[in-house]
Order: sequence, then C-alpha cells, then structure tokens
Amino acid sequence: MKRFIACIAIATLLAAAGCKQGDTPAPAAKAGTAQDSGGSLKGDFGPPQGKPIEAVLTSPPHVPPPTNRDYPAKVIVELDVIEKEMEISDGTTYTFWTFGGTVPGSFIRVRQGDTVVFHLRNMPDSKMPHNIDLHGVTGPGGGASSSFTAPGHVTRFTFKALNAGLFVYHCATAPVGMHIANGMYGLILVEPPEGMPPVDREYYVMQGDFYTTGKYREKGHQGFDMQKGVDENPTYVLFNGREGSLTGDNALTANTGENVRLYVGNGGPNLVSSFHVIGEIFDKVWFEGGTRYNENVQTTLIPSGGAAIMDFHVEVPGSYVLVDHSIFRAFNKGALAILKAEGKERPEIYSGKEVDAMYIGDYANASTKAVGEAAQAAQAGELTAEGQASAGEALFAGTCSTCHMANGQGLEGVFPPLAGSDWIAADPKRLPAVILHGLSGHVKVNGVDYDSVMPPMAQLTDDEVANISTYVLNSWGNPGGTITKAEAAAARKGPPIGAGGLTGH
Ligand code: HEC
Ligand SMILES: [Cu+2]
Repeated sequence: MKRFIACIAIATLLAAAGCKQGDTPAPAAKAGTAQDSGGSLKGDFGPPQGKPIEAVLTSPPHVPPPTNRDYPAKVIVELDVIEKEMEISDGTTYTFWTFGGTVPGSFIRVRQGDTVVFHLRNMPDSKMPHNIDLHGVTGPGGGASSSFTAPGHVTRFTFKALNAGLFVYHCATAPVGMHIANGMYGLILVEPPEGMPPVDREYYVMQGDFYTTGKYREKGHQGFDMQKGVDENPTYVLFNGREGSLTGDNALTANTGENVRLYVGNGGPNLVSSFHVIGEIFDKVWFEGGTRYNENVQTTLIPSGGAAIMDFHVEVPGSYVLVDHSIFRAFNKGALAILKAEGKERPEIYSGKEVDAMYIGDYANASTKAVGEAAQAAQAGELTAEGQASAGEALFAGTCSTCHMANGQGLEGVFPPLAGSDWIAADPKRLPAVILHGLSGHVKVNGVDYDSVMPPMAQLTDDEVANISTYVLNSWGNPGGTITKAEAAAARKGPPIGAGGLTGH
C-alpha cells in the first residue's frame, strides 16, 4: 500500500508514465500509514461507557492482552511503589525502586479515549516519597504533582488518554535522575481506536543505564554512584533491569512462522539506545512509539524517555540477540537479550553453517548461577575449589573462550592451547598475572611457537580472576590446584609476565 501511495505521489509530481502498481488495488488507507490520525483532537472522547474496568497489569517481559474495545471506558489502574533489593548481575545486588516490584514497572494498556483513574500506592516500608509522570497524560507534569506519595500513603488522579501511542512513565521526584536510575520507569500503551494489528507474540523490553559504586560485575551489594550518573558513565546498561534477565532459561521465545512484536522503551536516565536484533530485520517500526511505521529497518534509535514498537516475522530457527548496537554496552555492560526461535531449518533462507558462539559470546548461553553461588560462598568463607572452578567455567565462557575456545584447544598458530599447556604447568601461579596484564612477545606452548598479543583483562575482579584461574588449572589435563583471591590481588599490583621467562618476576 505504501508503495502504491508513493507511486501516485511520484506520478503526480513528475507526470511520469509507467509507474506500475503491483498486486491488487490497495484498500482505503488506515491509521498508521498515510492518514492524519488527528492527534489529540480526534477520538472517542465522549463520557466513559459501561462498568469501570480494572486494568490488567503485567510484569516484564509480558504484555497485557489487547483491550478489544470499540468504546471508551473508565479504567482503574492500581500501581504499587516498592523499594527492594534485587540482583543486578550474578552475585551483585542493588536496591531498586520499582513500580510494581519489577524493573521496568508493570505494563499498562488502555485505549485512546479511555478515562484512567490512577491510584499510586507507596509501600509503608519505603524510605522515599515517589510520584509518577506518564508521558501519555495531557496536563502539567504528566501527573507528577498530583501523585506525590509519601511512604504508606496512596494518591489518586484521573486523566483522559487523548493521544494514541506507546509512552514511557517514570518517577519525577527529586533527585529525578536518581529515581530513574534506580529503576523507576515503565511503559503505557494507549491503543489507537482500531487497536494494534494482531500478531502471534508480544513482549515488553526496556533498556536502562545503572550507576553502581563498584565496577561492572563487582560482587556484593552495590550502592548508587551519583557522580557516575552526572558524568553519564554507567556501570551497567541493561534490558529489564538485570544482566541476564532475558538470556539462558529466561530468553524470550517464538516459533518460526510467527510474527513477533516488541514494545521497547528506554528509561535512561542518560543513554540513547541504538536498538538492534542481530539476525533479524524489523518488518515494521512504529518509531518513537507514534502512529507512523517505517519498514525494513535494521536499527532504531530509542531516546531516553522514549519508546518504539517493532514487528518482525521469524523465518529461521536459532538465537536472535537483542542489543544496544552502541556495542560496548552489549558485550561489556550487559545490554544483551536473547530471543530463541524454534522450528524447522530453512536452508534456502539461511545455510545454518555459521557458528554464532564467536560473535555473541558464550556468555549469552552459559549458566552463570555458579558465579553468584561462589560469591556468596566466598563471603561466608566457605568457597571450595569445586565452587571456584564451576564459577570460573561460566566466566571462562565468553571471556577466554573467544580466543582459546571452550575446550581450551586454542587455534593452531594463532591462539595457544590452555589444554595440557606445558607453559601453564611450568608455573601455574603465573595465571592471574597473565589474565590481568595480558601477554605479548614470543611464547612456546607444547612445542609450538606463538608471537602475538593477549589483551589485559583488568576489568575482571579479583574473585573472577581467581575463579577462572582455578577452572583452567583443574581442566583439560592441567596440573590442578587453586588460585586465591589474595593471589589475584597481588598479581594485579605486581608486574606483567615476560612471555619468554619461566617466572617473569
Ligand atoms: C583476544 C584473544 C584472547 C583472549 C580473550 C584470551 N587470550 Fe590468552 N592468549 C592469547 C594469545 C594471543 C596468547 C599468546 C600471547 C603471546 O604470543 O605472547 C595467549 C596466551 C595465554 C596463556 C599462555 C600460553 C598458554 O597457552 O598456556 C595463558 C595461560 C592464557 N592466554 C590464558 C587466558 C585466560 C585464562 C583467558 C581469559 C581470562 C585468556 N587467556 C583470554 C589470546 C587471548
Ligand atoms: Cu521515585
């Protein structure tokens, strides 16, 4: 239909002949393509009809069912503000402030023209007052000043949803940046009068940037770092508030042949997202969450405090990786999610021979539960060599396996083997220094010469270095033994290893 309309436009402008229209004539234009939707001036704006309706609220990644209504109603929304400690990454906790107990907050779905009666309840054990600014509200502050709610209180305000679209909501209590950085945002979909076109699956994904006092993946409880927030230098960039919230067993699912729709928001507080799904092309993107859609899009920008809706048809089975294509955020700050599609292979569309492990990093699939368990055991002083090794295995995947391979065999002539390495056996205590400072220059492993560069991986914590080292030492015929956290800490302070020498120090 779009092509048809463009064709007419060009034909009219240039009076060009031969502008052929493809298939059957297009039906009258629907909202969402060419017609003016009327913005806030057009809609079912009469009094609400029927009995008041309790809004269905869902936790991410779920989306409430369509309203399936062709009349405006009174819709009651009851949202709870809950401050709670949750994991932000395996073994790392953070005190989140939430709408509905999750980050992002509960998904709200209404229809244009609905009258929404909004109850905001702040739990009695909260430490802070909170409020809500919904970008779908017409009125000063988007509800913020009418919803300021002290701990143990409930407030109410009412608004009519005048504009259709996908809107962000967030807390707007000072310091606003801090409330948002702690997870206080979510999405409200105001359906156009005719509803959204039906699809097979709908998911709710929201990006946010997080600022912890500790480093990325540093274990234990982490506080909020205001200075990092002001500097716009996040420690984590995440989908749905937790590293791994949508990977491994938590991955989104679909079957081939299905149409999948993502409602994607960006809570910020700072970053703009270059949202992309590796291996898919969006058939449609309602960019900025508005009425028009673009087609055949690779990456769509989602501003902080903005949203987008995207549809794609899944043809080929496999793992599709949702990323912020500002790509360091995906691989080094956590902005990575998986959609697993099951179904018959389609070799005529995709050969299926390529291996994706190198690209997405094994981390996407590895179970990192062991990492958290090891961290807890370490704190309790009960960490065993086995616990260390199994945490190390998860960390090895996606950190070392990219070059040395998951089985430690390396790549002949390029990356030396760690499996049965006589270089490791000669002085196992060098391992933490190699990991932290890297290695360069000539090195001979099992009779083969290498003269290359291994980059330093100082972003790993002492715990992680100790666990990876212990895993390597206890795998693939290596001599065994453990590396302690203290040894890793000493190696961090110490000099790099000279590749040639036996001890290097
Ligand atoms: C980007 C690729 C890359 C990554 C990632 C990498 N290494 Fe290496 N590694 C190398 C290269 C290249 C060498 C050889 C350096 C040289 O020639 O001096 C090497 C050498 C080594 C050696 C000494 C030689 C041997 O095979 O025994 C050890 C031990 C080692 N790496 C362990 C690790 C561990 C553990 C990790 C994960 C924390 C890791 N490496 C991550 C590329 C990598
Ligand atoms: Cu708040």
